[in-house]
Amino acid sequence: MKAIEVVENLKQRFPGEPEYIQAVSQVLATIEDEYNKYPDFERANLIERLCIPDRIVQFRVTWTDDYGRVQTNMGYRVQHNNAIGPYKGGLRYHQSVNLGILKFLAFEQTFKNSLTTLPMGGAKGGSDFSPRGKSDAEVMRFCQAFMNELYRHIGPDEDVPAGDIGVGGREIGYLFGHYKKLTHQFQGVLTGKGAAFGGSLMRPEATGYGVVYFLQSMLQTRGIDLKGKRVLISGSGNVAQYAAEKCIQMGAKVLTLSDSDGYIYDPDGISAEKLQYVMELKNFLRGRIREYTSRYPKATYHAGERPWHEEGDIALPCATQNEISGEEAQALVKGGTIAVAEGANMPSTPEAIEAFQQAKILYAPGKASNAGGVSVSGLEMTQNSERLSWTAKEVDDYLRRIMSDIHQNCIKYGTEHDGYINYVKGANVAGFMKVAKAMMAQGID
Ligand code: NDP
Ligand code: 2IT
Repeated sequence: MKAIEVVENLKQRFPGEPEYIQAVSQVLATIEDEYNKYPDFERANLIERLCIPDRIVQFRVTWTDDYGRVQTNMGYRVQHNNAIGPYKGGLRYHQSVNLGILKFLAFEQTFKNSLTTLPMGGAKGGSDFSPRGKSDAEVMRFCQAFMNELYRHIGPDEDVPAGDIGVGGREIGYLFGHYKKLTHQFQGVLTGKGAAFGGSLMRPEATGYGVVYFLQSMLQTRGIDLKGKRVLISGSGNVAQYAAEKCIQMGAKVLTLSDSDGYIYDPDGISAEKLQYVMELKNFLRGRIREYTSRYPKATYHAGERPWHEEGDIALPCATQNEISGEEAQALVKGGTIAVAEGANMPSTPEAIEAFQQAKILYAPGKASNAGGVSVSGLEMTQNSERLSWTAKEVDDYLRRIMSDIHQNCIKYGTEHDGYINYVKGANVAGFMKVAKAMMAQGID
């Protein structure tokens, strides 16, 4: 296989899906050498079969807003690959959602889920519906309308959705309630549920905490301690909040948080108490991050900007895809950043990754460092199957073990001749091999 030829072919067949092409190019370029060791893979046209989703469901979602107006949105589910387990992955509600973005996310999810060591295939779904500025009642009606279509395609052994941008505990609750109403079944069909109805303890924390556990393993390879380090975080949603919480617990100084309108910089660091305020502001009042500066006037707000020109030892991008440009990555490196661990999916542009790797700083791609969220989703599925709930400590211990195993796998497949750990290659090769072998064993189908 020549990675470049496969990518060219996909570009022709799927024009207008740049994020999907970006994700595929990235993976194929790093697995090429490994793949070429197995002539059987080529005969089975494994690469194309692994890049193109098994199935895509698209539907119209019709709902009524608080003013009685009938609204429509698009709904999607991309079931990418179920070679190693039922389809699994989040739902995103954001005005930017389109099929190309969900295809990139489902593709990435397949490799990430393979890395977790748990039996989960890859999927992603969502809608161009924006929950921003909508009432609870509107969000509920939207979720119910979305589930009216989605319920035919999901199930505990078929496809298990969860949250992502714009879909958190509130939305999962409404989606689960309506699934139950439609099917008369109480099943482990969504993860991220409330703890009272089958949700796993630690699922809200899992992605952010997992990022920091992974970061700690990376730092350990260079004998560096997280304590006292200055951390730049983007986003202020689920992943950013719990990444910040764990950094604070570990004695690091979190300097920034952001949303799509701008970022805040707190020179004193965001303390546990200040973070509690952010959680209240974002999760219940559904406010904007700029309001932080009214409460804590020493902090500054930078409208329309991202935090990557600030000086920090560590950067944790936790907002969205392509949120670090090549120029911003250069600025981070120049500013003394020693490690970047991605909480978001594909937040670094190809130019940014190049800059980090050229500078030989520690850099982990999301499919490795943010895999803690879907891992605990997998553990939620296990608990639902057992009809048991584990303690927070049991789940957290398991999460730490998984993140450490993923890190080990990255070292195994990603260590280069000079000892530099190429986490991108490590994660892609490790994730790919398991899915590839499962597909080969299951025949051409
Ligand atoms: P949330 O909806 O809770 O928070 C998203 C945050 O990112 C908000 O602060 C939001 O700001 C900001 N954001 C969203 N879109 C943009 C944009 N286009 N430009 C700038 N900022 C933006 O989502 P999550 O925290 O769950 O997800 C964040 C990232 O982490 C995503 O990439 C997601 O795919 C990834 N991820 C999530 C996991 C999970 O378990 N939730 C697991 C693994 C990865 P605003 O309020 O202005 O929209
Ligand atoms: O990108 C991701 O891994 C998620 N949004 C979590 C998926 C899940 O099934 O928990």
